[in-house]
Amino acid sequence: PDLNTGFTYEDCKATADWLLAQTDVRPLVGIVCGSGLGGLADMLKDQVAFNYKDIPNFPQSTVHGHAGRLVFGTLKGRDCVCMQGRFHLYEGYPIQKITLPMRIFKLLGVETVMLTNAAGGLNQDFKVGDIMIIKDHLNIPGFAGNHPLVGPNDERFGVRFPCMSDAYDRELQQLAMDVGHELGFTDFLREGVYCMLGGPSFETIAECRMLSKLGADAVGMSTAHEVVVARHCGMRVFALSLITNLAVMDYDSEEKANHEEVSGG
Ligand code: R1P
Repeated sequence: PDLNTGFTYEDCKATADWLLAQTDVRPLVGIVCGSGLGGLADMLKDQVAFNYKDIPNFPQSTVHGHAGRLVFGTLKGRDCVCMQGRFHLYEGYPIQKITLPMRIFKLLGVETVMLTNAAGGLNQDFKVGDIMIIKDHLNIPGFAGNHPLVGPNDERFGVRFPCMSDAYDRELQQLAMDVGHELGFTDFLREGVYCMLGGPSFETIAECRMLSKLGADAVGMSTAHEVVVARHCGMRVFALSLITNLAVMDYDSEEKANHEEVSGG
């Protein structure tokens, strides 16, 4: 494929300008809702919402639990933009296309991106319902070259070889931890490493065991690709996993991962 089709700087700028012309909201915070977690977008006040199909250059959501709306509004008085539905590699779009919203966020003026996802717990101490503050990731598709920054690098977004050792903002992690404790969430607040796989099949038992040995605490099919692109263009990143199921690590287990459980219906 022509890597310069539909997701150049000019394409992202055209989309951002199109959106800015239709709303007075000037978001400094961009939010990405994980599977079944789109309810957050409904909390935005004074909403201006766009269906993805009406936004120039935007891909379409194809996964149940991802509504496919970009919602502008205010959350606790702050201007935000919220993706009610994200894009995954397994939906078939090139990885440069599914991460395009991060660059559009940047050109909308967003400074901080907050991402959520539904994930399987690998850490044996985790329970269903735990919230894991992501402190780092394993970008497994990226290891094999399925990486959103492959292709010509446009310096207007960022450098050719971006650093990722500081991908997840430590101040924001600490703030979330402090606020979580204050709110009484201590029993189900965790921190850990998220592992992104390509999907769409869920992990085998051997794969779960391997990922756990590699240092992953939770596994899913998203987030890392978005984080890489958000960091490349200099936005701060904060991310959470909701542990919706526990990865099957044992051949005697009768448990089976399924999307209904992950997405809450
Ligand atoms: C699997 O049920 C789906 O839910 C998760 C997985 O990544 C996968 O797409 O979605 P989010 O990561 O978008 O929450």
